[in-house]
Amino acid sequence: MRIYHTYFSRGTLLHWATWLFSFLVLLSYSSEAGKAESSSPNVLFISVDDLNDWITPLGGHPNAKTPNMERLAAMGTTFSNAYCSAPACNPSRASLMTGIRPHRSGVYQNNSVWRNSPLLAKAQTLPQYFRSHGYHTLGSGKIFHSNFPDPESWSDYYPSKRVQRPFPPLPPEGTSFNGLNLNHFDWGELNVDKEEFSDWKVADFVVEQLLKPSDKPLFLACGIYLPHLPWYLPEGYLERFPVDEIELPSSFEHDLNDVPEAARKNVRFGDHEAVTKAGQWKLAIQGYLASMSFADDCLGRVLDALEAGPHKDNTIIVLWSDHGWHLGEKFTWKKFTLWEEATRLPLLFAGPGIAKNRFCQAPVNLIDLYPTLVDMAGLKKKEGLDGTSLRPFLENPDYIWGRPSLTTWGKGNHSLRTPRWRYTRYSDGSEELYDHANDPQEWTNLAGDSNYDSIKENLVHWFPTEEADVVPGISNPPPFFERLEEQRRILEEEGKL
Ligand SMILES: [Ca+2]
Ligand SMILES: [Ca+2]
Repeated sequence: MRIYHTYFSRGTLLHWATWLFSFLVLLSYSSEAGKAESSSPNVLFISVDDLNDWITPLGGHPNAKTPNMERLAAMGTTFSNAYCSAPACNPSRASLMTGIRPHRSGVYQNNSVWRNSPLLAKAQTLPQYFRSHGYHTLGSGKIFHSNFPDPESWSDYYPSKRVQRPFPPLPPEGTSFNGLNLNHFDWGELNVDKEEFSDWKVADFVVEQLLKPSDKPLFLACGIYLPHLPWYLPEGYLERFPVDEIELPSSFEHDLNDVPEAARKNVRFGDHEAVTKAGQWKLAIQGYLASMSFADDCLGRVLDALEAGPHKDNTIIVLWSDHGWHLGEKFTWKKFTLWEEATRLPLLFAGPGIAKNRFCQAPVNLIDLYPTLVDMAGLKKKEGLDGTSLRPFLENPDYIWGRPSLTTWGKGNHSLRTPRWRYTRYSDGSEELYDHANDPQEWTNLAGDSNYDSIKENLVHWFPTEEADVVPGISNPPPFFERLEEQRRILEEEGKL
């Protein structure tokens, strides 16, 4: 039959085959919608917990030794004025990982179960967003706050999606090195090989991933825990920082006379009194510097593996700390304040398209990380995020923007940082204003001086006007070592110990 013949002539067969092929290709493209392209860059997402601005690329502390931070700074762009959205692990990390600020989510403190926030219950975290775009999302170590990991964010996690950190070596139960009886505020060297420490094992896992090819682009997280307390270290680290050479931070006896009561409430006078009365201020600084040094060694191993492996030229690196850390400045220790020491942090980027060996002075915030990484990886823009992509700064570190960096500590307490000023307002209306051009230590509160009213007036509209209610938290979070025991139990239950 003629029609039969027409349909199956060689030419029309070829025509139909071509059509069918095109249809299948289109079909496969549409089913691949939202998947990564083979050229999509990997993301190496490195967090160093409680790392303040003492690292050498930021001018640091005179005794600090962080050669691998310098190496990373030379590879890319360092933000000299990067700040947290909240000066504590959980609110800082929950906002960074979801792109939603504390005053919108209601996650202001360490004890808030962040997935219980109405806004964050179904939020797609940064790794989840990458996962939904075809990335393999994996990692090891502390990325979310230890109490509230997020198993749905990851394709794979070491040692477990429920316990982010390999179990650490500890001194015998009930003992401490410093004798200060301050729970996990302790430091010292253990007679344990460095390979047994959790950060070393975290680096092992990350190194292994970086040395092998992957058929999908990677979102690879490396959550280094030190210099978070306790500062337990392998032998040899403390002696890198001889105590008699250590410089104390500068302090001013009457510094707190001009700060409002709301600011004074954040000060941990007890920690400072315990450390100084026992004559251990320099020893504590030695412990912190040595812990930074161990973290820096782990970073060096990760950078070595990246350079030696197949992902060298197609990986965006970001290194961030979740907030700063006081070591006796303003008579306090740890984080939990709206001053410079607790809010400023290292933020370094490197990789394809990122300016090398450059410093950017613009005031930026960890809230900007989510949109930045989405942008740099070439993924579709995610709507509803509070931050702004830092891409213009990564391409041109001299780029300028007019926005301040906002840090929130508890409902109603906010601090704005511009290149020159810090303006803080507490929920009771009390204020602080510091001029960093003349007072980098924030010793002189200018908020009550009418000569500076115009500075405040120009900034006041950046304070949030609507604030979410506090997300309920665990009312009595167990002490540090009890939480560790809970993690040990989970790891044993999963056969991971
Ligand atoms: Ca922290
Ligand atoms: Ca003062």
